[in-house]
Amino acid sequence: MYIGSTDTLGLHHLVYEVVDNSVDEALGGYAKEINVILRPDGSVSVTDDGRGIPVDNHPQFNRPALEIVMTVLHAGGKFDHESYMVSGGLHGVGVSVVNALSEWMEVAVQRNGRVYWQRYEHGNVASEVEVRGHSEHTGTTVTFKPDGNIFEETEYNFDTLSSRLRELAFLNRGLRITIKDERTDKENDFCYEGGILSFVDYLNTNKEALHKPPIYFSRSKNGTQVEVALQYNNTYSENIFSYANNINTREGGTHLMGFRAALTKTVNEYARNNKIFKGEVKLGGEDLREGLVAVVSVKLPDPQFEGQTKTRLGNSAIRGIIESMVSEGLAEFFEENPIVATTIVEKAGEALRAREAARKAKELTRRKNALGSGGLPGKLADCSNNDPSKCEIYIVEGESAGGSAKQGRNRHFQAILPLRGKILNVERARLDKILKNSEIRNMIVAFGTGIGDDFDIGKARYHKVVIMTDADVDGSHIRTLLLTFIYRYMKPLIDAGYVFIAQPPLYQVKKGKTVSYAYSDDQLNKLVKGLAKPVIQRYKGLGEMNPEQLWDTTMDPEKRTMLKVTLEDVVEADRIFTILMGDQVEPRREFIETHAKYVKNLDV
Ligand code: 0RA
Repeated sequence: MYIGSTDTLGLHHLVYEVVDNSVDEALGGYAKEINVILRPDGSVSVTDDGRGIPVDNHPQFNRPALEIVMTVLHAGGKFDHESYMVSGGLHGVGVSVVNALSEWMEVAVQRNGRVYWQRYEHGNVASEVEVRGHSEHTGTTVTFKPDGNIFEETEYNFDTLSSRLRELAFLNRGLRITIKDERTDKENDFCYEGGILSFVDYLNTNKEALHKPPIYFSRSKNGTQVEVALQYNNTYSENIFSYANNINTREGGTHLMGFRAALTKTVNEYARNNKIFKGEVKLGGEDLREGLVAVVSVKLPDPQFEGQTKTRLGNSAIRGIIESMVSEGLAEFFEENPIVATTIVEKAGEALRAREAARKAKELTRRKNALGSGGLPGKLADCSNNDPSKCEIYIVEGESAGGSAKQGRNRHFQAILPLRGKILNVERARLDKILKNSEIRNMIVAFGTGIGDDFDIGKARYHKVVIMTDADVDGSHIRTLLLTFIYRYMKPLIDAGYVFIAQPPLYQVKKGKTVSYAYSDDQLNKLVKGLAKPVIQRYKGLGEMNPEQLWDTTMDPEKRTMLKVTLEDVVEADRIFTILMGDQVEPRREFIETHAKYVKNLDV
């Protein structure tokens, strides 16, 4: 049985699993609204206005169908095969698994003019199905309380759930999904008549679109449906979100390959047929990605999910099907909207010229590197171990902290790369300019992975990339610049779980000869409690620590704590990086004003 995990991710997947059943009912055209309520006792209710789960006798089990759906593995789906059996987190294992992982679950079904009700505990029937009143409506309400003996974490995060529910509302045009948090009275109401077109609008908020509205089309053929919305903006990065049966296919797959091939082919055809370029110009796939925001959503029977996180669509026949449907949809759009088509061709042409320049810059990087010892940057103090899985690289702010780190480290497995000053903001620069920045070049060469399209995780020289910056404004700015770079150009490094943030202490507390460290204000208060006259030193920067202290507090694997950088919510991550690093000032000011009160440990 695949349940994902018993951490907070798994906990949230319980809700997604129950919601997915209701979404299925909506996909069939039977439900219009789904309501999620977080209760103060830790339980969650999911209600839909679909047909209601059947309650009549299930001949095979001689029990009410409702009871079978709720307690028997894989019985949750529709009894026919018309629907898509879509599912998120738990991969369609059904509501019975959520039931088994719940301290208790209750279901109320409105159907046949009545309200039916049943209760379960730890997945087992706790009461017979009973009639509890009358109703003129139909629908299903499932309420469950996750089992605290199974889940390490039992507290739901409103924003995490909201984010996924918003995504589901975008992906299922016209479906209303609401969430209410009775613990805090926060609520959200998501309903998008524009579907994924509204999604692209949302993704491009705070960016400057090159054409309005987004391009949108949908096609369906032999039970496979594709919906595409796309819009170019004036940034240099690409953002394609692909979905198969409402699941975010983070690792891509055949539908994405089909989409990319169709985009490149169709734009080239349009440019050629309309003689937009002088002479023979062939736009490459990467030229069409610059500034592209797209949502590609396919719905297909029997999706095969592959890859490390089971988020790559594997169905091989889909590639060609999607390619031909997207080509057709795009070509038709271009014929009807020549101004938009020309804008896109010209943007891609510009990218092609920049790519040529970048290629030259890259070659320069290669040649220059060949001069150093082993091709590695001179500033890098490498480690001696050759096994990447054992090796770490610390990216350290400033030469002086870099010096301390070089002396304090364990040189067998810890490499140090000091950064001089600020690195380039990659959000506002094109690849050719990015590659001219020596701090960035040093990182690329040291990591060994290459960048962007050439990125190869298999070539990573370290399986831990640790960002170590001061706990002040400059430090957090540099950290954000580094994370923006890694997020935009080396995302697989994050997906692999290779990126960390070092946690240097904020205070040193001395009492006589005993020295201890505090990593938060909370810890400091606990530490000094009961001490007569402690001497407290506030660390302003890493440079204030000597090599030994830096090792003891921040670098020693036996004692240090590090934060692992994870990407739970790609949509939100993109939004925040755009706000923090993009070219629009107003949203950044708003963001900082709203969030400033949450910023601790920042020494302004
Ligand atoms: C089996 C058959 C039918 C509907 C459902 C299941 C159903 C399941 C869930 C789970 C959450 N909400 C739901 N709504 C419906 C079809 C029943 C019919 O033919 O009327």
